[in-house]
Amino acid sequence: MTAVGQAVPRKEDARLLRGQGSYVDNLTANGTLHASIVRSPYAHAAIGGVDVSEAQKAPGVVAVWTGADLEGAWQGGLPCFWPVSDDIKIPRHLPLATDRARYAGDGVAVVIAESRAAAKDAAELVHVDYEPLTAVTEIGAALADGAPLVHDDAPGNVAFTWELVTGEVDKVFADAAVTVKEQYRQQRLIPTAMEPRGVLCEVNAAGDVTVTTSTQGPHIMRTAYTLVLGIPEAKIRVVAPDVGGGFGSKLDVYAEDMIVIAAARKLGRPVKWIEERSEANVATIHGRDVLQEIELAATAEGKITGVRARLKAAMGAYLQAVTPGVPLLGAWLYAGCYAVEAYDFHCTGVFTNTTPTDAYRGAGRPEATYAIERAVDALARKVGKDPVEIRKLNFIDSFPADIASGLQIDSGDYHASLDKALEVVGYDSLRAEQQSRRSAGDGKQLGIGFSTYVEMCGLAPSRILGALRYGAGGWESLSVRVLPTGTVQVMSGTTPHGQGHATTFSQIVADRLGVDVDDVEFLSGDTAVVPTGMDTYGSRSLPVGGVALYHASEKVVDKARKIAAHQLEVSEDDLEYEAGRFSVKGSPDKGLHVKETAFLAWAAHNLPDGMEPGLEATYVYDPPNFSWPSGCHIAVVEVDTETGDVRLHRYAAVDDVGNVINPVIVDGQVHGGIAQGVAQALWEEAVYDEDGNLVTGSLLNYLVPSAAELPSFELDRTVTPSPTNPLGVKGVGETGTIASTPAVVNAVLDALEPYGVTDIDMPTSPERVWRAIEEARS
Ligand code: MCN
Repeated sequence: MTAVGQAVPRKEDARLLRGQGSYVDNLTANGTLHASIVRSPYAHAAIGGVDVSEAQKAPGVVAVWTGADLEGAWQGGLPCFWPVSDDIKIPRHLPLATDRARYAGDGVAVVIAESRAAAKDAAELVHVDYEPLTAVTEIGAALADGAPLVHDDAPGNVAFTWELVTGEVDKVFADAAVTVKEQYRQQRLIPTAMEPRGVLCEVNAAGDVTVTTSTQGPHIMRTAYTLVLGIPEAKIRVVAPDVGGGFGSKLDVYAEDMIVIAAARKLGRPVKWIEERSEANVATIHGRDVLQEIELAATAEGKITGVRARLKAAMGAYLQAVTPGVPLLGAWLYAGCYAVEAYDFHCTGVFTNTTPTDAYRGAGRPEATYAIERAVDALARKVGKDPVEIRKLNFIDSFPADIASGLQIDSGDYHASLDKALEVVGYDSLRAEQQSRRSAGDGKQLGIGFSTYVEMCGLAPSRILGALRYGAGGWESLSVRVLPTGTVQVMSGTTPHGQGHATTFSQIVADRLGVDVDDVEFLSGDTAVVPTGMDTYGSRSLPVGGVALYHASEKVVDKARKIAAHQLEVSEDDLEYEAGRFSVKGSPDKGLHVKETAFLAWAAHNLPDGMEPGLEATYVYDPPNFSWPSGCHIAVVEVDTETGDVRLHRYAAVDDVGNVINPVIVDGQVHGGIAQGVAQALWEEAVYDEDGNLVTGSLLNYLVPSAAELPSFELDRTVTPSPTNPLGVKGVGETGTIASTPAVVNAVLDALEPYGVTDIDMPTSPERVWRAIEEARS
């Protein structure tokens, strides 16, 4: 039996569930000092003097530094790796602000002390002379004439503009029998990983720097540390120990890492910083915060011919690692899984006095999916069709598909996943129940909402990333080493932070080499152990890293075959290979297992002439295309028309992620993804007041759901293997988040249809729903 495709229990869990995980805060070196950051309470303020004298005298304090004190420690500001256009303004972003604070939470000074409590107490004794300035926190206010500037050298608060136009857009719209034009607001979200960020830096006598940090990207961090701090890359070791979630937010390059490294180097002692939850809400990147306008051109029967999308995307106060690129990750998807002739996408990046935004689960693709899936429902209402009918009329149905926005979708069967999802929920009987509740004037109305999505992940072909001006490649490097006694080490350039790579990657290699899953040791997250990699984001670990692993394993098998042929004194062509064993054709008893060839390769007593000893291989894989998972999600909500309360009643998801390595892990990814997307639809919103204070600064008022708020999800799958990789796999890490938000909001609007409500902002709080009903009634 092959390991791939089996629900192998997660190898990680025995340790993690017993509390034997090792997160940054569990790790303390001898003599560790602790850092606390002094943060601006103002969203926008000129920084006058900073008086550190009182803090310096506080018990346990070792050092207090302002931004000016540390200016010499930085060679450059925090990097933005994605300068998307010629006109982009990338403001200098120092780890500690020196002249102006540009968002509430911007760091202005750091206290280093013998204990965390001492550092925190002393941070309150740093007196900063702020001169408050008017803040702009909303996109509209930032773009208004005469708006205060977040950065003096970014007129109009515009960071960049970017567009993608194909086909005869104006003609298609002029010829259209029907058009719909909708405006949506993607509220700002706070990623809220279970483990907040943390960093520990140790420097040895030779000046070698070891940084243990809660990151998704140890390799990216190593490069970033060099760029910002000027330490040669070879003298930096980055360790990502167990990482308690990230959802994109831990891909970023943060000020605190730089401050902690600079402090450890200056003081010659280990320095550690652990983020508090309320601190995370202002200091770790936010997601979304986009105003969207989408227009569809269609025939009278509802066949979509053209799409226009206009985005105004908040960058926040600075451009973080990939902030400007986030809207681009959705730029190809505003026609969703529908065949259109003409396509026009335009985006403006806007600075605001808020926490910087950046990639948050789905990054650009949830926004695109939301816009097209809601707009398709609006079109269905206009042409008098059912949401199922309109989708079926417009689906792309031949693959590979060259889409209007210019890329090629590898494979899919959108009708199949929609049909299966209808079956899973029992669509006809749901509609019947809805009708009877409507007729009875039931106080709890039923709503059924659809989202048929396709997304592009598996970032990404390096060639395309280059054309988009992304600052790095999209390849991945994986190595396989068979030890003399036959156990296998996998050295992975991607690092898990909850995705179960140790299990799924072991499954892949176990099948290729004919060993047990438990005979595979998975190594990642330490640049001293795995020096090369591009890290984990964009649901790339399997479709890029896993495929690299497949190829590396094949290289190992090829070498093992040569050794086996030599030992067995036959030609390679005379060998058969199955389940890790080479046997001589016609003499099945005569053979050698890969494990045995590993010993022979290690001993090297009798290898073919010229062969290198050892049995290991590395493969660096650059994918030829993105990975295009798709599917159909159906949300069923109950809306209390008296109170506006929305309950998610049922939720069905049929996803096509190509071949599946581990169905339980895939289901887990889908579960988590759906929970996050539903949370955007129903509960979560980062709210700033007019002065730029984050009023949802804690988990008391930023409403992250627990399992209790969610029904049991009804999951199923269709499988169209990707033809672009030998495993036939597509990514799954973000699908649930991408698909679920519009399904839920479409369901809420479906419930409110008898009241004439056709639009509502997210989150669809009881107040918003109640107001929408009242306004429609009046
Ligand atoms: N998998 C599989 N078969 C498939 C597809 C995937 O068995 N056809 C398995 C993979 O082998 C891997 C897991 O599912 O073990 C996810 O794989 P993949 O889709 O390649 O995604 P990544 O591993 O690259 O993870 C990144 C993705 C992203 S971008 C975000 S955001 C996210 C997510 O994963 N953040 C997460 N899932 C998360 N899960 C947890 N627990 N915590 C986060 O922060």
